[in-house]
Amino acid sequence: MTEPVIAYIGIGSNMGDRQAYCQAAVRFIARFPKTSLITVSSLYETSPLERTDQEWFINCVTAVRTTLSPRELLQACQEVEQFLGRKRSVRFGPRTIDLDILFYGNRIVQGPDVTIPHPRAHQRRFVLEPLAEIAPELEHPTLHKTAVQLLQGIKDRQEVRRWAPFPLEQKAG
Ligand code: PH2
Ligand code: MG
Ligand code: MG
Repeated sequence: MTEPVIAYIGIGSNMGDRQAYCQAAVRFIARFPKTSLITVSSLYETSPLERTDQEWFINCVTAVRTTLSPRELLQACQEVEQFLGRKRSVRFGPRTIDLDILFYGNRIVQGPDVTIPHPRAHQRRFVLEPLAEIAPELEHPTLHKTAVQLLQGIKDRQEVRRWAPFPLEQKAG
């Protein structure tokens, strides 16, 4: 038996019914094999980063307990993206849904198709705000700062507004 780890998955949408896409993604995550949903942050409305000429996003972060390997978890996330109509075109561009593994316990994973911790998580307010809501004391495995400390260190003024609590009936899965 592999020991379960707690992994954090960042979710974002800026096309169509953004909230519905995020809720659907969480419902899929709750049904991943060998995985249970621990919690979901509130939904946040966030101004676009990297490519600023696109719609605002809805973002949230989930915590799961899982015995899937990092690759298996990645694959499960990619299946959800495909199922929810994600088309991969422009890097950082508009998407119906994006699922990014942010952290996988305190493991450092560097593979051809996955890097954990997510290489930009610590620079992004749209990740750190929801993360600090559900796991304020979570320590970044290489930077050795907590979610709250990383958030305090961000200089840019990306707009991140708490938009709605995550709808509870969905949280139950
Ligand atoms: N995702 C990106 C690029 N920019 N901006 C916001 N606000 N939220 C995102 O999820 C996001 C982004 C690439 O994955
Ligand atoms: Mg992303
Ligand atoms: Mg992604």
